[in-house]
Amino acid sequence: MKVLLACPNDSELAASFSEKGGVSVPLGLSYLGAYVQDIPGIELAGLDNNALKLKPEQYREVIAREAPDIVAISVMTATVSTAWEMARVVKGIHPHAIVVVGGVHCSALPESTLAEPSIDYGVVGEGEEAFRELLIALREKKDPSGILNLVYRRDGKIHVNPRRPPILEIDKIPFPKRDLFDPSKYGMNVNRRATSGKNTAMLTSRGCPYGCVFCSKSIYGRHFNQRSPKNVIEEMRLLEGEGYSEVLIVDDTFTVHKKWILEFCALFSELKLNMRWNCHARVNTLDEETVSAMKRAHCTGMAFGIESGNPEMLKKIDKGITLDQAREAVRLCRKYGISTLCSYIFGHPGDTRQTMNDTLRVALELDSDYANFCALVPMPGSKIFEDLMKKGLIDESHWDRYLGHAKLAPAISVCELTPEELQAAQKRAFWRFYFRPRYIGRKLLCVRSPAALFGMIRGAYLIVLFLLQSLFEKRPKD
Ligand code: B12
Ligand code: SF4
Repeated sequence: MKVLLACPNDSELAASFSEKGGVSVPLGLSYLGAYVQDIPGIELAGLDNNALKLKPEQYREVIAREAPDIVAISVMTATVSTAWEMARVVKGIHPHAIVVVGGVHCSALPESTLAEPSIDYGVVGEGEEAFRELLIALREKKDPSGILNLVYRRDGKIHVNPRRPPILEIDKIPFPKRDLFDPSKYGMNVNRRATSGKNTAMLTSRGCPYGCVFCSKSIYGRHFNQRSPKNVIEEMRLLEGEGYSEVLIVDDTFTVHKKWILEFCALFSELKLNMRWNCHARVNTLDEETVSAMKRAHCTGMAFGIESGNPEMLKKIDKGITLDQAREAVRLCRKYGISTLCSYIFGHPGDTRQTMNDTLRVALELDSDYANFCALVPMPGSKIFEDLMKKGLIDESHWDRYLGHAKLAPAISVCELTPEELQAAQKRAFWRFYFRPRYIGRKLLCVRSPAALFGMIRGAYLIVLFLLQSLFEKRPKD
């Protein structure tokens, strides 16, 4: 039984952005592949169209050649249209092939996912066990309808089965099968905080215990589970042996437990791994002991969600951080030479021009190495989305616009500004942040090696390109 694990391409707009930022290996599909590869009679193949960027008429040929019995597609909200397109292409060539989808979007909106006729099954939540059971049932021609986490159609009705608890012993999950995908196609660059060298993505935990209202939490809710430091280091050593020199830890929040980080960093330093890494962190979880240990263990960058510069707004969105914690975290990173990327959101429910000015002011004050300004997008799986859905304010035909990039006004605004005004505020923030003489001067002073210079030129090129595009579209007013 041939199983094709497939990632749809980003929507055109996201692609124009991610092509420049680099593409990362689809970890979800790589984990699924690793979990099912030992099922007797299963043959696996991978098709990451996000990396290959083939047009439907081109990947049609790949699918025709592979002749899969089952096509497993991973979908997030921004890739709904390309994922459904891929499912239709599969059915057009091989009408008997079974199409299964999973991922954040399917987990948030299982019924509307299965409303797409070319999809046979959906899997909600963590996928490994349900996918394995489904493949075994299909191979043995048994009825899969009792499988927990499964979404299926029966007599014209869509059924969403109850969820199973998340896998607790996550050290037992095999390392992702990255070799399903061509490694030469991947690599993140500077605006994804990678520095140089062969890099890949990695996951050291699953879920996040915090409850920010804008965050999509359809897979784990607030459940949080970590691999052991030893198990993580083992994977890093393996990657090092494969020639990787840098890892992007894509965990929702890497720095949840101080004890865990200290243990991980101690082990990393003891084994003298020749590997750099960066991560998503929270400003309320850091102190000097932690940051200095991370630096000793070759951490090169941290990304923080600051989200708003207004203290009341931070409370309203349940961010659970203070601006003083943000100041301290950025200060510590600067002290230890760890680069910082701070992200901000314009358009929280109740955001006003005043609160958004606070956000820009704080971004300039924190003066992180990089900053990202998004417009709020009510992502399926988030608390904000649920509230809007209950009020009947979500239009499901606009998923392509669920991105939050400054190149496109968001589909909907939940604050006093219109979507176009939010987009203008975003652009203004990028201008104000990146075109400061102080910022440019500091970046130039940091150049100490050819690799750093290359990274900087590449980063500057991306930023300038983005800003010039914005300029020619419409120069935002202050
Ligand atoms: C790394 C990452 C990225 C990377 C690369 C994504 C990639 N190639 O996989 C980059 C930086 C490119 C990216 C971009 C974006 N991202 Co992103 N990203 C993530 C992040 C941090 C980790 C993804 C990951 O690898 N997870 C680990 C794997 C193991 O989990 P998984 O993919 O969910 O897979 C499991 C299950 O879902 C399931 N499963 C998944 N697929 C399938 C398929 C089948 C058939 C089955 C059975 C099961 C199954 O089984 C897997 C194993 O348990 C997640 C947050 C998160 N924790 O997931 C956000 C997240 C996925 N991103 C998000 C968003 C919003 C975006 C952007 C829109 C951001 C922006 N404004 O640009 C863009 C969209 C780009 C696009 N595709 O058009 C949201 C998505 C919300 C939603 N409803 O879709 C998330 C959930 C963050 C959040 N909490 O809000 N992202
Ligand atoms: S935004 Fe970050 S900290 Fe907040 S719930 Fe999502 S992953 Fe956790």
